[in-house]
Amino acid sequence: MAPKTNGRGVQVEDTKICVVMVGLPARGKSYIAQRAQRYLTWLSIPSKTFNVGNYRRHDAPQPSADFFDNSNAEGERRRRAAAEAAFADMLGWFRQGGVIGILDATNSTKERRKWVMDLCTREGIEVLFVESKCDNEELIMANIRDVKTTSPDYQGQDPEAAALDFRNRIKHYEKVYKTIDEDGDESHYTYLKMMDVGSQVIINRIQDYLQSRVVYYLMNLHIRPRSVWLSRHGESMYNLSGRIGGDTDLSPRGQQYARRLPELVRQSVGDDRPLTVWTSTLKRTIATAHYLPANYNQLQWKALDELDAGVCDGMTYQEIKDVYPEDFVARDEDKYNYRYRGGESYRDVVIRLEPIIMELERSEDILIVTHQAILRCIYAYFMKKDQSRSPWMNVPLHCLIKLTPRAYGTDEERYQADIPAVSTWRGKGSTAKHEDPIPEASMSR
Ligand code: ADP
Ligand code: FDP
Ligand code: F6P
Repeated sequence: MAPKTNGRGVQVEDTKICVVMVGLPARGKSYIAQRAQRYLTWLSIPSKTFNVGNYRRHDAPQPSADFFDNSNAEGERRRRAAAEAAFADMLGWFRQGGVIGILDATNSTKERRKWVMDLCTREGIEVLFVESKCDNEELIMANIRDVKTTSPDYQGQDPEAAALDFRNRIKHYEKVYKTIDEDGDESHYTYLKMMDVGSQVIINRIQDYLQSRVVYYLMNLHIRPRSVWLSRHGESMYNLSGRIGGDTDLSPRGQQYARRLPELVRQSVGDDRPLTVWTSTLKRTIATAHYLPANYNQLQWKALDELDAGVCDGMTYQEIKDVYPEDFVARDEDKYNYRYRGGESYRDVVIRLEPIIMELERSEDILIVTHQAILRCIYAYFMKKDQSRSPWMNVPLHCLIKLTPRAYGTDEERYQADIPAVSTWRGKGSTAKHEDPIPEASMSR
């Protein structure tokens, strides 16, 4: 059956899904939750994470491990209250149009899962359990040191003592933890169970398109350290004349950038390991990648071609304003949603970039040489940029951007080639061929 869509390629109508995280502490549940939320938000699917730990912290800010012992009646009562408060807020949010709510807690007992299941069913909300199961002691201790000892739970405490206390906290959870369907009586639930960071996966009773998209995305995640490098093509002949789109050659300065790129990349990578390079199918990105070492695998993606300006392809902004004055104004009013006649909008581009994002998540080190609008969209994904602002971002020519995903965010470094190029950034209302970008903070929405 074809999925119901909102006309923008994204299924939302009527569907409400509660993604219920499951697993012992320090199994990457919050990490997975925030990745899912970032992906869904990028696709404009209203999604929000409700972290029960944050609710519990209001009432018990720095509990010791014993608080989590299930024979500690007071601890049990407060933990239940925190889960109820998170759930109540999530329900309120669903009623205001939320589509995918993520309940981020251990949900490690059958009783807790049944409680969530019953409440959601009563409200007509689908439930997708997502469990992370991991017995790799070394990885768990690394996770504890990476993210738990710096949590507000242990603020001001010695990191070694914090790690030990957290290990004890996990032991209390282990006493009551049941992996999903361990006893064979949860086989009617919809779930994704990921073992040892996805090296083994069980998928059970996935019901619809949106669920399957979330599941497929989560299956592609990995935690091996890696970076993604982004560069626009070198300055093109159309960039010089202020024309958009087209398939022109690099300008002499653009060619200089292509020759400089291998050195810039080597400097940023820090060693001689080869990268995989993705370009668009247009001449200017392929020429920019031309001098990269022969042991770099190169792949051309049609999905990385510049935003299609339709009937405006090859025009200057002044020509667009003269020939299509209403379109010119409409684009500035809502740049993310405006679709060129016979062409694309930024929203369309995001939809066509989804396979690129999936492939990026599966991959290790990748260098992407692409175009202004495309780079804005990919950057927005990694840096959680508001979609209404991302089309106005300044992404200069002749600059290499290195993004390194971390546990809860992405680090960014920029490497300038010091080869002059025109600016192709354009402010609202402007028809200038080249203008100096203004800082984003001072831009009106
Ligand atoms: P939890 O929410 O389960 O207590 P966190 O999400 O706070 O755990 O843990 C974050 C750490 O888990 C990160 O260092 C991340 O690299 C790691 N991680 C991410 N996914 C997984 C996974 N599937 N299994 C184990 N560890 C993971
Ligand atoms: P978190 O690491 O996200 O802070 O450590 C487990 C924990 O989550 C506690 O903070 C929190 O109180 C608890 O999980 C919430 O889950 P339960 O209600 O399942 O205990
Ligand atoms: O000007 C360079 C360019 O890549 C054009 O080909 C493209 O139409 C434009 O940038 C996209 O930027 P904007 O969305 O700001 O017009």
